[in-house]
Amino acid sequence: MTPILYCHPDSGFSYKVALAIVLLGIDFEQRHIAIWKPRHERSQEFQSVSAHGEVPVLLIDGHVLCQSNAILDYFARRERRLDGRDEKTQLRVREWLSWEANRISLNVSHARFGRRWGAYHPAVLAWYDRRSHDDLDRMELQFAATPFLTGNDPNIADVACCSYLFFTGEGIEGEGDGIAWADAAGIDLTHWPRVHDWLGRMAELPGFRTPQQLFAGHEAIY
Ligand SMILES: N[C@@H](CCC(=O)N[C@@H](CS)C(=O)NCC(=O)O)C(=O)O
Repeated sequence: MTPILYCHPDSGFSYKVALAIVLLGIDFEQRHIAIWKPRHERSQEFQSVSAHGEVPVLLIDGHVLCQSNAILDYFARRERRLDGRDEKTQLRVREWLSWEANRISLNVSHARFGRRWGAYHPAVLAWYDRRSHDDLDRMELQFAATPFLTGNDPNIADVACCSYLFFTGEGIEGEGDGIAWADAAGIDLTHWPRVHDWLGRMAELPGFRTPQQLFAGHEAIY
C-alpha cells in the first residue's frame, strides 16, 4: 500500500518527513490537514490516526507513525539509507536528531511562527532569535570540520536540521524559490556562510524539492 502522509505546507515538521521520502525516491500520497482549525473540528479520519493531534502522521507498512524525527529514524532503518554507515556514526545521527528536536524545532520554528503568525511579545521573539542564532553557530562549527553533520554523507540528521531553514523567502514578493533562505525566521545566512553552503549541498541532492514545490497543488481537506 502506498504510504500516506498527513501533513501541512506550512509545517517544517511535515517537510522533514516529506523531504526524506522524496530523497529516498519512495512513492507516497499527501493528505493536507486543516491545522489552523481547532483539533476537534478536523476530520475524524485524521483524529483517529493522530495520537498527539499534530502533523506529520505517516501510515506505512501497517504502522501509524507520529513525531517527525521518530519517522525519520524509521525510514533510515527501513531503507538502510540516509543513515550513518557504521554504528558509531548512527549514534551521532541520533544525537543530532535529539539536539534538533529541542533546538531548531523549537527556536527557528518559533522565530518564524512569531514573525508570520504569532503576536509574540518582542522579548519572547528576541529569546527565540538568540537561541536560533546559537543553533546556527553550533552547526557552523560542525561544518568547519565536515560537509554534512556527521561526516561526508547526508543523512536524516541533515534532513531534520535543514527543514525549517528551507522555508524560503516567505512573505517576500518575488523571492519564493530558494533564494532568501530563512528570511522568514529573521535569519540572515550571510552570518553563517558554512550553513548556507550546506543548504546548497542539500538542495543539490537527487530528488530534492523545496517545501513550496513539494506541497504545491493540495488543498487542506482532511
Ligand atoms: N514534535 C512534533 C511537532 C509537530 C507539530 O508541532 N506540528 C504542528 C504543525 S508544525 C501541528 O500539527 N500543529 C497543529 C496542532 O498542534 O494542533 C514532531 O516532531 O512531529
